[in-house]
Amino acid sequence: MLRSTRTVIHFDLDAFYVACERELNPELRNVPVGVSQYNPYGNLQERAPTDIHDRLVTSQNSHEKQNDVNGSLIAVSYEARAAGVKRNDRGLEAIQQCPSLHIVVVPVKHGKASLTMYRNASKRVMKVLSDAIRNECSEYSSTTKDDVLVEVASIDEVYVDVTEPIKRLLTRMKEDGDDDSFWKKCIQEASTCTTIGGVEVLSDAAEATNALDKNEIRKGSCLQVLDSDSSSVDTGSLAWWNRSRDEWSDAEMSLACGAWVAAQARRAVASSFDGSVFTLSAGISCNKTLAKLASGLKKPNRQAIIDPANTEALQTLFHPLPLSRIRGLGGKFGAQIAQQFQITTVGQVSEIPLPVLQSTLDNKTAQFLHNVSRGICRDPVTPRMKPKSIESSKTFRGVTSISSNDKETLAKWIGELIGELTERLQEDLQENNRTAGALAVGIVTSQEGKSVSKSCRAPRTLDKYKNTALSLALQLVEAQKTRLRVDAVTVTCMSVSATQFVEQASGSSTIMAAFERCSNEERPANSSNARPISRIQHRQRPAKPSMMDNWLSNSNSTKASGTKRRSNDEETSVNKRHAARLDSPSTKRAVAPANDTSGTTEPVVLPTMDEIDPQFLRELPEELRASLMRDIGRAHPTKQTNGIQSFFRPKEGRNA
Ligand code: DCP
Ligand code: CA
Repeated sequence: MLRSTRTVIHFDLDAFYVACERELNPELRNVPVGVSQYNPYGNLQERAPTDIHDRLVTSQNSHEKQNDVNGSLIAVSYEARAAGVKRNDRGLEAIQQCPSLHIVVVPVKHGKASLTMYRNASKRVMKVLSDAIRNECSEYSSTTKDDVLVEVASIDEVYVDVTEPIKRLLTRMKEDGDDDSFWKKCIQEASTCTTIGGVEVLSDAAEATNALDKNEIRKGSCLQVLDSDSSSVDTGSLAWWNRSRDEWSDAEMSLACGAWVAAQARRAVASSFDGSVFTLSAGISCNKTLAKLASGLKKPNRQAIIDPANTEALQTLFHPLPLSRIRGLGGKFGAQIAQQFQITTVGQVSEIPLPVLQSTLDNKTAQFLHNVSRGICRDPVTPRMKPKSIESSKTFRGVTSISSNDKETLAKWIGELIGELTERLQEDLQENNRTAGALAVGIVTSQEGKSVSKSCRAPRTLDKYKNTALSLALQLVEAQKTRLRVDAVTVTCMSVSATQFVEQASGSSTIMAAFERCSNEERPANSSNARPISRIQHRQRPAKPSMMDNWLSNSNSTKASGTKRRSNDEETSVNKRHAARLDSPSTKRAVAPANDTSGTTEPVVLPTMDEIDPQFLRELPEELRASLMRDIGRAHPTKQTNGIQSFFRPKEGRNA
């Protein structure tokens, strides 16, 4: 077993959306709560986060609210899990399981779930957490803030590498010689709340939870809940903690100090928010894979160490796990590997000799699998706090699905999605001083059942996003009709996403001015002196991602050691997935959007008139059609000679 000297902590917030709702509405504290996706057949009116009474649908008895209550649950409090309520349950069946359940519907804007309040809460918690760790580390080990590496990996999880401060802490303790007061304090504080994975003395029942697929745990394992209620750690873990000082290796001391840092940080978060609504679970180990596995061991509000040097414990914990519980193997990649080698567990991967893996997979992928099955992961904690892509998507299920012939509805929803996307891009610009380099549109149709997408360079100004997205959607629909040889397809999901962000060199005030000017369709384009964004942003061409690159861009989103099954309504899940794609200042490599099945980012945004189905244009709302055609005219000035004028003429005139 290759030993690493790193100390990595993975934090995962407990029942995160529930915690956000509890912060807003104290009535929800200490009672069973489920956060529900809004029901597309229910009330689609805008609901602001602060409309807490309107969003608490279980307290409303009127008949018309029944549909509201029956949305699917995307977050479930641990009290409700103990009563048997699970993620993805429909509200009405959940109430049958737990009659005292309080169901809160997510905020709604643009005809879809609005996750802004959850994203904002996430930012606040992450700030408290990272500040607390940095302060602890600088106080006890005289390190700077940059010595603590913080990688926000999704809306509610973060990796922290504290290798450097802990190295200094150990040096300091050695220098202190006989004065072991700091070490004692560290052990005392960490031992009361930190389980040692694999050495735990567990009941048979509790042991069974380790083999559960992460989905099962997410659905709510009563064992998990009961276990976490116990006030002290198990006897096996206590024996590990209660050794005399000369029995400790440096690596074990580093893990113990990591656990102490994690405990302080969790305490800081709990005490910083009213009602201690935000609690976290933490995992401490030598790399991201094992730290993530550890944080899922003792949820909620507890922490665990996985000691990589304890090969036996590692194998006991690691080998029986389904492949899907390993970071990076939760999605399609893991399923593909499982099918290819006819295996289901991590232990089975470890039995495949490296040359066999290499003979069927590319070397990078083979090496990754070989290592990960042994608990080895070299993926660094890469400091990053900003999302790598921003996406808005919506599912159209059942009667809400849209025929490709219904151009007006397609255009309406592209408009709503772009409305949300551009709002978020403006906020992002203000916060992070960057603009998107690429815009992608994805659709799923009932005929093909899988997502296809197309991307292009992001338009120069936000007011152009809608037409560009519509044009991309049109191209996707037309391509699919041709491919399937049908007259129409039925759209069941649409997404728009902005990626390949480029930091702006100049001050944000100038850029904001440009954004504001360009996004305000009412104002004439020359009403501001601001420079257009196009002149100040650098375009990047994407590199074609390899299998491993694809894995890396998706791996952060795989929830603590496992697969994340989509909730019935995609948009919140999709957003969570995309919240996980984070931008790294040190890895400026541009990649195609992960959902871009075409794998291309075209420099030309709009099709020529010849490429557009005239019927499509005719059916567009007039205002949109005129605006789209103006853009096409500008994009292809030489190609419009015979086509464009005729489209402005009424149908009869053209035929005459
Ligand atoms: N989420 C979602 N759809 C999913 C998964 C998650 O909308 N399919 C949202 C709701 C969750 C939040 O993301 O509150 C965080 O997801 P987690 O998987 O971490 O689940 P929780 O934080 O709710 O619970 P746990 O305590 O098990 O981490
Ligand atoms: Ca969580």
